[in-house]
Amino acid sequence: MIYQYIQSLAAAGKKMLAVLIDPGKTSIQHVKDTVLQAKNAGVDFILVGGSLMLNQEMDDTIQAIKQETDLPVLIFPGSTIQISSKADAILFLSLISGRNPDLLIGRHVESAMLIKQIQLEAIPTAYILIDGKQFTSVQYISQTLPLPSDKPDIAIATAVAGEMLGMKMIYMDAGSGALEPVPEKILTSVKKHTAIPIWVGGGIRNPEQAIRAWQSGADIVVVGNAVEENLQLIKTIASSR
Ligand code: 1GP
Repeated sequence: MIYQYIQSLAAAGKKMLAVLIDPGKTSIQHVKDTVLQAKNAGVDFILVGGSLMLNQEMDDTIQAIKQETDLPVLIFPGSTIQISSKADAILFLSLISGRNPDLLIGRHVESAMLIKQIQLEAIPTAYILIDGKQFTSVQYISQTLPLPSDKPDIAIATAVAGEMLGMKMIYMDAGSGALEPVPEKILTSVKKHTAIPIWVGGGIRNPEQAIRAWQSGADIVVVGNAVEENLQLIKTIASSR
């Protein structure tokens, strides 16, 4: 089970790194090159997903990834068509920073039976958008407002509510290409009040930002855009741990 694996590494204090691949933005060859770099650098997880992406792209991409590595592949879904039996697990996201009922329960009802049928491990995840000083695709697509980046109390209350609702992980996201990643103060505050693994992503572009995120309490740092532009960065960030 992927969740138990994540939980045990988080409990051991491992600084985990995940590379996010958005198949809508890249070629299969580039996916393979990315995965090879990730594997050699000791990355822990490959995430696959994006705001605009087709089902076939998801299947083809995961298949290509699996040809190169046995690293766990997790779906980070941008929509209900981003589901594939080829993945190892899916982050079953509830967008709890927003008030769009469709992203709190609607899409879950639509996709639950398919996920069950293909026996894909679904990990209930409290998905919290934090203002990254940039209007991001996820804000537009979800039609929700992110949490203010200077209000840790709201982030704490939101994360604690997610944990109380039974969610098993927290994903704090400044959004792909954010100008500012999730601030340290938000991460330290949420870490202090919750006990489940914390993912953080959005706008992390260098080892210093990744180190700050790990030191502030993130268990898993996610990097997408920056490594898409520069594959060498995977190794630089991974070896900074
Ligand atoms: C976006 O957290 C991810 O949802 C990753 O963001 O592409 O900016 O690294 P970046």
